[in-house]
Amino acid sequence: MAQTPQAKYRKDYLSPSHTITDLDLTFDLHDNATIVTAVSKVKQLREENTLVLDGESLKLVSVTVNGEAWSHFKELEGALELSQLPESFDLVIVTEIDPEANTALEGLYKSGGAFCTQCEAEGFRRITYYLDRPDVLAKYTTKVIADKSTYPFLLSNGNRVAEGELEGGRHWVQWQDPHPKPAYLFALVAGDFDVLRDNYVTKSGRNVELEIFVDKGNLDRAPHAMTSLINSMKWDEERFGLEYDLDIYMIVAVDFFNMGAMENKGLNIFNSKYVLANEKTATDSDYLGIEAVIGHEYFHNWTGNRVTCRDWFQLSLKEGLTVFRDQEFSSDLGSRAVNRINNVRIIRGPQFAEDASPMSHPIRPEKVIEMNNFYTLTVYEKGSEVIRMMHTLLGEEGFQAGMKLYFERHDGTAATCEDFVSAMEDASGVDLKQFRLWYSQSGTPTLSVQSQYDAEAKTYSLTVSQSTEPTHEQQEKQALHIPFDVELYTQAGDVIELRRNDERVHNVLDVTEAEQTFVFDNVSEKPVPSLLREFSAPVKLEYDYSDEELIFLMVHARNEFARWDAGQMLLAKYIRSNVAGVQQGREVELPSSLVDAFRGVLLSDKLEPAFIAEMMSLPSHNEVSGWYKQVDVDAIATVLKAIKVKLASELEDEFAALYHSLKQADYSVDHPAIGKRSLRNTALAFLAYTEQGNQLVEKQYNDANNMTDTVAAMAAANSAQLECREALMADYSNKWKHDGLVMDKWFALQGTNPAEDVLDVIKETMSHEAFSLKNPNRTRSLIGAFLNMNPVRFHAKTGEGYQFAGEILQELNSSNPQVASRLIDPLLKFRKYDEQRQALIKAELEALKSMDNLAKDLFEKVTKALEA
Ligand code: B3K
Ligand code: ZN
Repeated sequence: MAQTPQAKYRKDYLSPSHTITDLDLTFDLHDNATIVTAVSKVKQLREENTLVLDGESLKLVSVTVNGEAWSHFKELEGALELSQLPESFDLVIVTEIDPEANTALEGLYKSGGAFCTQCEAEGFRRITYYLDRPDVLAKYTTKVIADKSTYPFLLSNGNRVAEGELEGGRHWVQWQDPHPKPAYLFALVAGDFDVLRDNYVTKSGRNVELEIFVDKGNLDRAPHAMTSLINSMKWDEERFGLEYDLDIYMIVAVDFFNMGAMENKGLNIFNSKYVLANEKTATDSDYLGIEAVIGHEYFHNWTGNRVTCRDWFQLSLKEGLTVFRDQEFSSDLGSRAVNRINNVRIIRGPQFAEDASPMSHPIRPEKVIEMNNFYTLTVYEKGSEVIRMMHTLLGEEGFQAGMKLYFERHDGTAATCEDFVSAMEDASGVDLKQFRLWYSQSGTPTLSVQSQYDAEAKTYSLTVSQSTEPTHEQQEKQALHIPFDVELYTQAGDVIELRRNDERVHNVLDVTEAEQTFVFDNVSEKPVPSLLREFSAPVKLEYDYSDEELIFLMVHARNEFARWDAGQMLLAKYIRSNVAGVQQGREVELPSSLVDAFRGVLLSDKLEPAFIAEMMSLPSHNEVSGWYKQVDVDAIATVLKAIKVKLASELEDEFAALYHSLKQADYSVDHPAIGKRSLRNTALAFLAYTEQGNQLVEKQYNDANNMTDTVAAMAAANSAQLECREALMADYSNKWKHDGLVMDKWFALQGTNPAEDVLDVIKETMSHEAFSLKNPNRTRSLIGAFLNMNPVRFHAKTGEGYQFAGEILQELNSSNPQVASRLIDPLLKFRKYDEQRQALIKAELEALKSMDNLAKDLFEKVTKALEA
């Protein structure tokens, strides 16, 4: 490493010395030598005649100030320092860049045959020297020049204002974006595409042209994205009263992309995974993922673009809020319960794990070395839970009043998380003083609850204590304001009204102290409590439920989430006791009452199929690992598998009956149809462990008329290691080897293959014609799946899994540090494993640390993990 990377601190925020009000860009596009001319109108904000612009990997061609060639500048590491400047001036900077050599996929790069950009968080500085910070908002015009036959489409933000032809077969298009924006929202695309066109008329009558650009030949995979976009535009008007503000909205799908998608103003750039779908190539969860991500990026137009972030420490201001909005969108369009369950699984699994890792940080981080490392589950998903808690505390009406005030105050500006909370507080009158701690305190709080029933006084009390364990970067923890949603039931299943001193008490209790007791009057029998309903706060709940109470709640709780949660708690009890049993050499055992409770779920004619499927899904190995300080990888895997096998054999008839009755002749992608497929394929996943497994799976694969059923069959064959596995996998690869995106499902199954020789298989798979380590989707599918979803083989005691990870990371460190930095996460948690494994993982981290070209992305994580 040239220099030790330096951290930035939130507390050091300094407003910019200058601002740029207008930026006129010209791109003369060539694969290896693109010339960028940036004309800025610069204005001094403080008395300061030196201006430091950000810039990385740029070749500086010229600098002009007010029409004069300028010699008062210094090229520094990552910056250009201009001095002796007047108060306000026109600055022209010409740089040369090499998009083709850009494998980091940040800045301007080539994806397949097209040019595209990714500027968030700090990629614009790889295009030109600029004030690359979100609190500098300028009006952009962009002229793009390129060869006409190779790049017939030249796109940028805003409206197309002019175009023309040039000599030598080149042409140009000029774009103008009327909305001032920070550099991270800039985008440019040049390429040859098929375009799906539609339009949308906003509620105030603005006609918006909608265009989705996909690789040639993929037009039949674009309609679902278009439908999702139109649904998003409509939903945001109806639920949030927010309308689109330009005459055109474009989405471009590219194959090489570091994350899901990017909300550039008027020109979203998407990973093709979140655009392309038809029944032959995409599963139901792909369809739902597309709907959510299209919605998410669209919703950013207000929460992110119209009001942006003052600095990157405020990232959750736009991300937590926008995730909340996309979750609500999916819940309003589909099943609220199923959506909530899946969001909670992410929090309880990987987000809690992040809290417990060396990378723990509050949703508004205090210290950052590489900003790209903070696009995390904590900032996004826990950030969304924090917004959701405010929604719970304020109610929909109060929350919408808060949103309105937030836009009144901050539209067109760069704001902070504090601004958002203040708006919520001021609009609703709800005191959020203590609540603000959620922004600065990291880690997962635990709520321990004890109950007491006094038959004579007819009172029931809940004593709640909260505590948060110290995290890697923050030792001291304070009591948080936790909205704790509870309900009480009679033995007959009736709801007991919550009352205290002759008054109704709201279901959402305000837990604000380290320990607090809530007493309820008029409780005429010992109730069954339903606690932390809807997962009203991102905390771990401890309450000593009996099996009977949990089984009761699985049937009687009024809301579906609480029923699901009771089922999960019941499973958790027996997973824990069996892990302890297996460690002492005992067999895995399940009481018949548990089996019968799940039989009841399967036989219910009142529950939606999609919901039954969720009820029947066991917590993942990763989630269970999070329950322990020291993880016994093998014992957990043994128990989870044994429980699956036991439920499969005990409930075989019920699963088989459902499996056959849920078969649908025709394929459609609507919520009821998706729900039926989901339950049917859940049944298949269990039946795979019975005698009929191989034959059923093979038949489903051969009969499937849609990708959901195809992948479900392969996944079942893979987990249960069925005889048919190889044949199905070979057939699929044969059919789809030309299509990387479709092959990703296959790569992920190779990565999660539980077979003992999986590492050899993976190494061989890396030379599959559809695989390339240069493509982030391929890498995540094969390598990411192995590191994250194949715990037994990845953590093999030989250390070969770790060594393999180390080799891949060393390679990606040079070609694409962002992807490397995502991939490394499981290694950071080495302290959770036994000494032998710890030593092996540590050795890999040490080896990375000693690399002399270690990127700051990996540097930040590796040093944090090792110093703990
Ligand atoms: N805002 C982008 C994420 C950018 C990530 C930069 N490493 C996508 C999103 O959250 O919508
Ligand atoms: Zn986002």
